[in-house]
Amino acid sequence: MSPAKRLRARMAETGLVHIMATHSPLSAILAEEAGFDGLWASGFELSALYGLSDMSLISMTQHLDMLRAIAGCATLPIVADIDTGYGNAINVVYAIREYERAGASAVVIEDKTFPKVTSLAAGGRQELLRIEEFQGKIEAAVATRRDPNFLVIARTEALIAGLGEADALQRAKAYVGAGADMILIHSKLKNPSEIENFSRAWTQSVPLVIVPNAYPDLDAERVKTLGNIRMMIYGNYGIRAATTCMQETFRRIIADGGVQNVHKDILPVEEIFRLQKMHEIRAAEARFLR
Ligand code: SPV
Ligand code: MG
Repeated sequence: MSPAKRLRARMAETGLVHIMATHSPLSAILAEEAGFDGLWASGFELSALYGLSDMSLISMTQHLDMLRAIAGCATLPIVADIDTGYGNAINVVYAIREYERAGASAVVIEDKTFPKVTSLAAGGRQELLRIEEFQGKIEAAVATRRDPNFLVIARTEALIAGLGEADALQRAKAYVGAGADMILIHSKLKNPSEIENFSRAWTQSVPLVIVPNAYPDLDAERVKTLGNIRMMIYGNYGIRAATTCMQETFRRIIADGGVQNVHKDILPVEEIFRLQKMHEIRAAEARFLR
């Protein structure tokens, strides 16, 4: 069964899949071991990894290279965050070909103009495409995919742009009309009211995806009571968790004048060897090195 088919099957079986943001093969391995249903090849996380803002500065090639590396180390389905699709509908055709070939099981394309500004930034410039133009991009993605199980997820940034629920619903319905398999509805409010209201007002059969970054109180139990949401993406938790630990550890080493204290509080190197699958290398050495 292809990873894309597995993702659809898991969604049908459990009613709600949990997708963890990754920025590297190592973070993907950790997400897989922790028990997530899939991986989010996050634009925000990869941008942060390069020390850059999430504003269309990372190229498609950089994102694809990382996605390929992740796909080489993890078996979970990968949902690729392709931002605005790197241009117009023609760029989307090329992107879908490349992402499917690289090992993605789904893409999320958002209805902002290129270059985009990250959604959660206070006062960020949030310009949306005309609905018809974005429909063309969704149609291009659907027409290009080879595996019919590959998910094309349309993300509307109407709430992020401050347009309100009626506009968000109008856009989301138009994207369903263009063939989207799911709708990602995003909000930057610090509480889940916009998402809960949108979800209750959503009457289409196409299910919803959310990214509860700004409103972390909306947990899986609460999501299940809303009915329409089938996918939760934990959008920036990998890079924030890694940064929390590195920041604290690095500061302590400077303050302590050495690593004599921190070494007890971080993983032993043997755990990194395990994640690197050193045992496989040792076995290959024993077998092939003469
Ligand atoms: C990402 O993780 O890149 C996302 C989610 O798109 S957010 O940063 O909240 O827009
Ligand atoms: Mg993103």
